[in-house]
Amino acid sequence: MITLYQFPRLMGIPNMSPFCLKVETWLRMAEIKYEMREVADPRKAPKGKLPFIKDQNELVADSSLIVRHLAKTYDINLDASLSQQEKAIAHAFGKMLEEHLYWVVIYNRWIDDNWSKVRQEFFGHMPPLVKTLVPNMIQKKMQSDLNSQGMGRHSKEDIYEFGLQDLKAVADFLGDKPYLMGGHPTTVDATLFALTCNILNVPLRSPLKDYLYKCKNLSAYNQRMGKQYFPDFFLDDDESVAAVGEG
Ligand SMILES: N[C@@H](CCC(=O)N[C@@H](CS)C(=O)NCC(=O)O)C(=O)O
Repeated sequence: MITLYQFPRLMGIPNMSPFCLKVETWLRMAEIKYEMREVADPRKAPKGKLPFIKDQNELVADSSLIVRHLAKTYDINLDASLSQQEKAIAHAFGKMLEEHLYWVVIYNRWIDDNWSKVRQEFFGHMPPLVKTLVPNMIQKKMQSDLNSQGMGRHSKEDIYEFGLQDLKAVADFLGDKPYLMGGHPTTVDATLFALTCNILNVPLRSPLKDYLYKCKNLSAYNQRMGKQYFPDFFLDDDESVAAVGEG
């Protein structure tokens, strides 16, 4: 049995970490059975980040390396129908989402207006002294990560503009296809859904969310993926938190 180590479930979605949600989505797409262990402190992970998995006695960290390991070990190829050129496009979109849009989401949560809500949700349950120290420490680390990556050096307007450009590129390419690369879900859909769900279905405000609400093909895509792979979160009832994602 594979064990997926990831952040605890929070704010009504399967995972607030796009990388954790990517792996859990992929596991469900590949129909691989797994058990989940919640880890609150990523410093305990092999590479200091989540997710990681344990397969037999092997630890594998990093979402892309996990997917590569699982695909190879269990002989699963979700991208068999793609041409070389389509694989290249899917790869480029995946990296844009993980290495660029992701940082806009991080800025939105840890630096911009949502910080007090995130602080309460993530750390509200901690003992009083820890609760006053830890959130500020982690926020400082996030600010430093954002600066090292580069995104954190831009103005708020430019950061959101960068994120909106990414979403528009995905929406334009998706067009009226059910999945990013066509009629069938492929690996890149695990990444795309992880990001759209983390923007649309959390009770946090952002210009990215406003855009997705208006962007009918991408919001329908998010619902389609959610209902297909996380029916436990995406209820048929449109009043469900996951379906509405207030905020
Ligand atoms: N390249 C890694 C990125 C993983 C990652 O950035 N995880 C974040 C959560 S979304 C994390 O654990 N951050 C903790 C930290 O940086 O201290 C992957 O694909 O798994």
